[in-house]
Amino acid sequence: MICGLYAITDARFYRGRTLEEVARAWIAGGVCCIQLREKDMTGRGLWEAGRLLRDLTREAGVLFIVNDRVDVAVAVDADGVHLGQEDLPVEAARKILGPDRLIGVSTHNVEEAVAAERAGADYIGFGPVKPTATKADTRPAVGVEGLRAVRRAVRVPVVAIGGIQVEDAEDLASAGADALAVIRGLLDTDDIVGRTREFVHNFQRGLARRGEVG
Ligand code: 3NM
Repeated sequence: MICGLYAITDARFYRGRTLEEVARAWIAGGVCCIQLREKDMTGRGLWEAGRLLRDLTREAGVLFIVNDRVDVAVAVDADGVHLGQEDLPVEAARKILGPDRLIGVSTHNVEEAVAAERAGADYIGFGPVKPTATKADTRPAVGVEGLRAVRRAVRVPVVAIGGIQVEDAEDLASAGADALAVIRGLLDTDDIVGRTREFVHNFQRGLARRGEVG
């Protein structure tokens, strides 16, 4: 299941490192999931990157999700797909993917989150929790309070996304995030393994706090 640190690829921020180096470092640092998200890649490029990530994640017992492209997800035997509000609806993707693969949906308010759950999403992305320049057309930030509201409104796992830094991980886990989806916070360092471990550590502290609060 989706839980913990959810790393998202973005080749714009690799600083000369290869996809394989980045993915191996994330896995060594303890991510639970890797999403292939490359908006400028061709179908062939996605398929090649997807096969590489599938091999690495399978060996490590890490989930592998493909962004947008249901066809690529099936072709590389990914664990699931992540859909935006303008992508195929969940019902259509489910017909192609079958009952077992995961379907995640990006949502930005309580209404979208509830609708995605009703449509059969296995988890929702929710954000941006903080402002981010990584994605051009993001909505206004929903903040920790927005996250709390959505956590109360749905039962499926909630994956917080958008501008998340290592210092935010504890508070977001404590506020109810089941996972944190991160791009730049997991790439803008020379020590990806160390940064990933720090994220996981802070996230787990937040989970423990959540347990205490009850
Ligand atoms: N989706 P970073 S924010 C891909 O709000 C994406 O749905 C968002 O990148 C949403 O961790 C975002 O570098 C970008 O801010 C996340």
